[in-house]
Amino acid sequence: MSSPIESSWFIKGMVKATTDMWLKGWDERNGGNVSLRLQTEDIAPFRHLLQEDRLVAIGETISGLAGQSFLVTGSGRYFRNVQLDPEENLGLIEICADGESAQVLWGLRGNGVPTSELSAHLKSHRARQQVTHGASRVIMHCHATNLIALSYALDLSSAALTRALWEMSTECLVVFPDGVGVLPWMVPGTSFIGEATAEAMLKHPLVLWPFHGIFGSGASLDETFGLIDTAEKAAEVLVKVLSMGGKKHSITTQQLRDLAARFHVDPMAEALATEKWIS
Ligand code: 2HA
Ligand code: ZN
Repeated sequence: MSSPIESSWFIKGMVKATTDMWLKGWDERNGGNVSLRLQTEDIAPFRHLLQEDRLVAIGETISGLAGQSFLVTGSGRYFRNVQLDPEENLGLIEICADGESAQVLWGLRGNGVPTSELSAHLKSHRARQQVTHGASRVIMHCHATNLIALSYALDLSSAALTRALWEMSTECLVVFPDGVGVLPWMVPGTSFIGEATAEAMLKHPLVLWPFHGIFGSGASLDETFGLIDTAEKAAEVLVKVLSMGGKKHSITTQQLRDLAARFHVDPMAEALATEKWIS
């Protein structure tokens, strides 16, 4: 029998996000992971259903998040199964005072542990909370097909990738004026890639892991899904344009400036200055 906590907005929201991501083709097998920061008032109505089940090691010491609670996807679990059994595939954890372990309060049934990318998630949460003055609540990682494909064809610089995506759909500059950070290829699931991701997140709400996938952040599951969806849609357009032989014309720098003025955003200067983003 399912727990009444499954009727909460946060479990329902996570089920919808992971199901939509699976249906988008972004999360094959156990690909992808999501974490949502919960506030005391989110959890309060369900306190009686939670218990200090067991401790899980974070694998390193992450300061500054003690006492924060996160709903996370489980390591090795499949997004396509979240809707069938949220309690097995998701977990509600609280970061312990020492920053080295987390208390499992609900879910991850069957001795499950949080996502293998917990380091990148927690450090990115810390970075985005800092730059958004506490508004940011979601970190989302997936294997968005066209963004991965582009990482083989474009220069791996944040300015080039951002500019390319801005030109592929008029809404992009407005949706992600701070652009997309780009890391070098790194081994996933390590504290090193976690550190590098979080550092890029100090400047950008989106971070590309070349030949692997994308990380997005936002104030809600909807906003973060929408951010990745917008970037991935532009990437799909670019894949089609390149497949048709390349662009003949595009949105100009002046037009990007006009967009920024109309929608009151301050676009990433290096991307605005980069007119040649493909060799
Ligand atoms: O396991 O996507 O990066 C899920 C992943 C790892
Ligand atoms: Zn991945």
